[in-house]
Amino acid sequence: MKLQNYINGALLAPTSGKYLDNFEPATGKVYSYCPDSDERDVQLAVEAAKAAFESWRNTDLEERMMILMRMADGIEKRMDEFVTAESRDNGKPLKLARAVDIPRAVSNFRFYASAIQHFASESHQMPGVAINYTLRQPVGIAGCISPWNLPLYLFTWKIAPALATGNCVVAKPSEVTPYTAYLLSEVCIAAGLPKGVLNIVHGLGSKVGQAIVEHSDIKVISFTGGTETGKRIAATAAPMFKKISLELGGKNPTLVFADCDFEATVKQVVTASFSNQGEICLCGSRIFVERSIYEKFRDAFVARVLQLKVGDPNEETSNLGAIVSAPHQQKILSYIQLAQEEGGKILCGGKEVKLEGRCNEGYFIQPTVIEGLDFLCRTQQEEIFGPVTTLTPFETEEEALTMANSVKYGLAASVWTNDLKRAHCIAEKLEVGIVWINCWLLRDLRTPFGGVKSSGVGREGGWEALRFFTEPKNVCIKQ
Ligand code: TXE
Repeated sequence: MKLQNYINGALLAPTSGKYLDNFEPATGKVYSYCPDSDERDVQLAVEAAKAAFESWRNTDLEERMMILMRMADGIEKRMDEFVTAESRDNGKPLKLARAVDIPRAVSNFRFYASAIQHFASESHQMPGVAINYTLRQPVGIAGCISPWNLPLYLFTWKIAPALATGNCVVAKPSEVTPYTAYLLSEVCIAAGLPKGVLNIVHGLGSKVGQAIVEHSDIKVISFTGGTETGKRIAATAAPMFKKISLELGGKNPTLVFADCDFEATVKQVVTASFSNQGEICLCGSRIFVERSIYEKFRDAFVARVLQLKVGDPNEETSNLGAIVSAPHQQKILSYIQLAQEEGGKILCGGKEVKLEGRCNEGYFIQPTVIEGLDFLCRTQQEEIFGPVTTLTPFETEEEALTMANSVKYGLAASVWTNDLKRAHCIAEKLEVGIVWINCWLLRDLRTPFGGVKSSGVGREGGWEALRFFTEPKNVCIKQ
């Protein structure tokens, strides 16, 4: 199967005529081909977006809402196909794609379709003198670049608010997981999205991504991916004065206090560590446990991790599927090796998994728990982005906070305690953009989403995204 770009309402082959191999991580085999597009395809997409912009920005809000709703319905109608494609492309368990990824993509469109009906701008009165009102106008052409870990989920999280606010979009999914973005282009056509409003250009980050970021007609960039890529994007976009939102990596702390609900905490911290093979920027990859319950927690945690089954993503019993790619699998294994060199003790996991049958050449890794590492060592400081987590005891709240805040990242944290006063205090002091107390990944789409420090700049979600994709203009009228 050769995937195609979606430009100016049509499905097109890349100008180069070349394709990239698209691997199924569970089998290690090529199963489709992703367009190897370049700046010429981006140029076509930008021209299509420019031509569509005046009409789309002036489209009645209700009409815009209806089109986005139809896109949501279109995904929902083909749920099984999307679920299968997402699991096959990324390696995640089918049941996870069915429970989380694809329903969330549907929700993203519905959420922003309805949000735009309620979005309002401010007015500021100067009593007896003047009234100011703020116009919120679409920025123009938005570039949306997304990663491979939650492919359609994150792709639509950017596209939906950009379109809802009247922008036209040039979007690039990860070349590692392009399939559901291709299916989305079919849905757009069926939903009657006017041509040129959304253009999807597949290909490498260094070619297509870079061309999007460099293009002078693309005024706003929303990116989710690695911190190094984010730096590069910022360096290109800043001198061009583009608006940018960067959702980058994380090395999220999980703080477990002795007064937590023990059983529920163990269970949820396992989920927070290993969901999606640990390939979620929000996963808790450093667990700090109050000394008085450290051994008890460690033993219960490891016992639970040992129950997790790594297996064929198609099997309902698999808790962890395949790692997204061979290079990423090697990267994770090299960190496990490093952890041992740094003095870490592997409590469980630590090895590649070799499955029988269909998946015998897939990229699998056991869920891995490591203890005995200094909180400043590389394993505890660098983003691994896989099924690997560390356990470290702490004595006091201050010590827990020092360790939690010691990394360059600042995306998310979770705190497990029944002391409400402490929870509030810690939430205030954690250097992150998102804090979950006694829960993890509980998402309300209205809330601001994003990180601080090397985890990025800007916020998405709710009004934040609608503000990001619009340019405020103040109009002052003298009375
Ligand atoms: O991401 P990249 P990679 C982290 C994780 C992982 C590391 C690298 O630690 O090991 O990042 O992963 C496009 N201009 N996260 O290499 O390269 C690319 O094509 C414009 C965390 O896969 O950042 C893809 O569409 N775009 C993360 C997207 O950027 C460029 C999720 C992300 O790819 C580009 C994924 C360029 N110069 C990885 N170079 C999270 N925060 O959720 C690449 N791209």
